[in-house]
Amino acid sequence: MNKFDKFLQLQEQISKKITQVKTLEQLESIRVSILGKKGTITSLLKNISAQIPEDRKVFGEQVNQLKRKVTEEIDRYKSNLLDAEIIEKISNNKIDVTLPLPESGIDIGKIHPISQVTEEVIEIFSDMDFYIAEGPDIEDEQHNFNALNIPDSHPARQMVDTFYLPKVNGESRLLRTHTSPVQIRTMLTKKPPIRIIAPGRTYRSDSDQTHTPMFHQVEGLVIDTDANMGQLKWVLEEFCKSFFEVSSIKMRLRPSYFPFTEPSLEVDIACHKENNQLIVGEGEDWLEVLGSGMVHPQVLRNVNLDPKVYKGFAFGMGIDRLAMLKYGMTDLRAFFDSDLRWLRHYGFRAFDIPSLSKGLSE
Ligand code: 2NL
Repeated sequence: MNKFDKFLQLQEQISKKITQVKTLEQLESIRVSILGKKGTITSLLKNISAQIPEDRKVFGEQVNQLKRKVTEEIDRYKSNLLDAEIIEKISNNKIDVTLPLPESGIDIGKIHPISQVTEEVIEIFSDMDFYIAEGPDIEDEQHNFNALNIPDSHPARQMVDTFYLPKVNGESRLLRTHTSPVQIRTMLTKKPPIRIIAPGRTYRSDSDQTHTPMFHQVEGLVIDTDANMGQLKWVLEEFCKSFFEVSSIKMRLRPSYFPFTEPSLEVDIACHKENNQLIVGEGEDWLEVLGSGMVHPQVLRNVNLDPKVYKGFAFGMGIDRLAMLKYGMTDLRAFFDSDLRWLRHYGFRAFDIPSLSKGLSE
């Protein structure tokens, strides 16, 4: 055996050790045992001077070559191990986006019944080609009362009902008591035909089991040259059937009075109780669900529409009351208590979006 063959042998031994390594830590400890201060190759380098003079040059070259090869091999192996580690991390972290969310995740947050019912109402009227209109919560007397033919002397204007705010530049400010000012603003800015609904927050100084100072309404308005009571009746009937998810419904139109409609009518739907549960659509009892009528000619004049050319019908209902009727809640005040137990019980799952084809309240 050539006296330098031992370098070849050593290199083979080291290579074998390296290929058996499984982790970066193991590789590092092998590197230290070979190339560290007291490592095999480091000791060989220190040994050069101990060689007989004619061997020193070749010995030195051989050790350095060995060192270079071993260093290269360790580096290569290290980068392989790093790659493998990353691949392993990625494969353990795989997310299958097609899987349903875990129960715990999807049920942490719930949709409030008012949001759900608002979405349901919007879905139904969108399907009938109504558009959503919005307006400010803080209104003035002109849009909230005067334009709607509600005179100064009207009881609805009394301080006890309306939340008045401090005047700004001498002008009145109040929290809107209904969403009608949104329709007034729409009629002032858009040309007929108009077909809108205005859902939103409304405010009245009132509080008991079925009244809260802040509540929700949705009003609808249609203005066209031939808008009539027949269309109004059809729209309301279709709405009630869709909302209460029944194929037929017994309705009663009762004469009523609102300052902004003439004639005015209130709509009741038939109902009865079965095992203490309210069944809507048939029965001997009546439920009041909404108010409506033909837009008063004075209201049309107030927004610069000629009552000889244009007719309109309008309707309004309480979203909170609709929610209570449909989902069987008895106390409106609980809607706004932010009690998580109540929300978990009555809330809706975030992905159960109301849709007419799949059912509104899945
Ligand atoms: C109810 C009754 C109603 C209207 C609202 C309306 C709006 C304009 C003109 C005419 Cl701009 N009418 N809105 C009409 C009839 C009834 O609401 O019971 N709401 C909870």
